[in-house]
Amino acid sequence: MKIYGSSFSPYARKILAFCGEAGIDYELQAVGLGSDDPEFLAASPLRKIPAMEDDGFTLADSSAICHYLEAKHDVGLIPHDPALLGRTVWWDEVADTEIFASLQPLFFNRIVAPLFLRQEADEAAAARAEEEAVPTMLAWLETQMPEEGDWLVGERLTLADLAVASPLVNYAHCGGSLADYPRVEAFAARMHARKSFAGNIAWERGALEKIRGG
Ligand SMILES: N[C@@H](CCC(=O)N[C@@H](CS)C(=O)NCC(=O)O)C(=O)O
Repeated sequence: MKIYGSSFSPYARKILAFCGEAGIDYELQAVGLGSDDPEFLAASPLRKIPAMEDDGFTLADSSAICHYLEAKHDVGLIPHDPALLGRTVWWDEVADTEIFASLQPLFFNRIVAPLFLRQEADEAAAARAEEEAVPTMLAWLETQMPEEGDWLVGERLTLADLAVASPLVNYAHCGGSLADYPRVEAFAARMHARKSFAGNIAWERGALEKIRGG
């Protein structure tokens, strides 16, 4: 199976973590924003990262891909129980919309624009997010976090945990602190230490160091 994208994308990172936890082999085809790689475009009609090709079947959207992989491999990362399933889908949606949106001006303007796209960043937008949207989102997330060691949904790791942990990596890449949100901090530390995240995070840190140093 091929995954088109970059692990810097929270959406792609979520799929890579899902595959890592499920033991599903994948080949990451490096694709950046605005790519016109024909294979990627065939798999992603809206040109968004990530997309997938599996035995000739193509699919875009991180949530669609995770549901496809769960249905194909029955890996137990998306529960069957109606209430647990509903809650898992809800968390995935919250991560993809609310959490992503609050962090995006920060990540885009502090990392993507200046370092990857070599274009002028909107520092005012980054600062605004850092002062308003991000603390508001993190304060809310703090109220929703499980007890130390518990999962967001049910009694085991699910897509919910992977989806929420993924954008928090980008916050860490921006130097963001979680010290005021101890439950979120503990959750992020626990999730990001898992093998399914740790390898990609280490690679991303190395890549950022290289770009910043070069
Ligand atoms: N709902 C999609 C969102 C994908 C998405 O917005 N990806 C960003 C990169 S992190 C992208 O490709 N943006 C380019 C664009 O919107 O044109 C998913 O879950 O995969």
